[in-house]
Amino acid sequence: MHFPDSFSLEGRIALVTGAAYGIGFAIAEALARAGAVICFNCRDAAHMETALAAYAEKGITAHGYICDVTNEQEVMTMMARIGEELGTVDILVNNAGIIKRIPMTEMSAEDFRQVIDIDLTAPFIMSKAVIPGMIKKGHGKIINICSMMSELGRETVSAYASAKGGLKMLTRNICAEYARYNIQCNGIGPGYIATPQTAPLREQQADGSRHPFDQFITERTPAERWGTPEDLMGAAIFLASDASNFVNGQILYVDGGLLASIGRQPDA
Ligand code: NAP
Ligand code: GCO
Repeated sequence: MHFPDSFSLEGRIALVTGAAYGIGFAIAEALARAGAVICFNCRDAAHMETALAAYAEKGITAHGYICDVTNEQEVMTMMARIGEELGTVDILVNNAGIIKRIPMTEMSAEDFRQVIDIDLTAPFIMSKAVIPGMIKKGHGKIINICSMMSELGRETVSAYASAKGGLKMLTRNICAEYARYNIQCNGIGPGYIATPQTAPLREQQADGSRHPFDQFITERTPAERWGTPEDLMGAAIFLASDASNFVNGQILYVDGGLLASIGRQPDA
């Protein structure tokens, strides 16, 4: 194994959940550029159509499946189709996720459960579906998309933080349970990334000024900017490739330094 072959994904089959747009799309594009065959899913047929056209425009043949990752039956059907059409999945990226920004005392248990279901239970369902094939094949990579909220709390995101904190521990547990089968399970912890999920936090105000949260994030992040989905490409290729074969159970934070810093001190 020598550089740069260890980063190559030639001959690998990668499944990225929720990769119709946003972070999932950029990660799938990166894995494709490194040589992997790409499959992805989303729930919405219109999103699927737009996504397939977007992949084609980039010269990527992506295989799309309509599937809700919280529905174990739908996941089993998708996995069977991928198995027949492409083969055993070598790389799984658990990316599909949602957030609900509601103060905790106003949040219904139903809303809380829905976030946990998509952001935490679904990665369990998806990982459970791919691990037996990976064991048989003798290798596998699982990448869980975690968050700043795997480490930090903030107002209104109790369900999301609970799910992403749990996802960090699911990552470590998959490592503890399956590393002996040459399966590596790691996480990527993106900082604040400009995607549809965070669009409400960046909306311009009626008077034309910046959203206060937008300003807060650029001031709070040492790099002084929001991340882009493309900022996550290198970490995804690394964790999907042989270059990371002895890296296991880790979360790689790609956050412009946010977690490393207490924040900028006020002017004297
Ligand atoms: P996004 O723009 O809202 O995209 C989310 C994707 O997930 C969409 O493709 C959506 O497609 C899919 N999805 C949602 N629920 C699904 C389900 N039940 N089954 C299948 N697909 C589903 O979000 P993003 O910002 O790219 O975030 C992607 C991941 O990174 C999420 O896990 C998010 O929590 C995490 N993250 C985001 C940031 C950030 O700042 N943006 C930072 C840290 C972590 P459909 O609607 O068509 O199903
Ligand atoms: C929020 C944001 C975050 C980010 C991301 C940070 O409302 O605080 O949506 O949770 O999306 O997960 O890493």
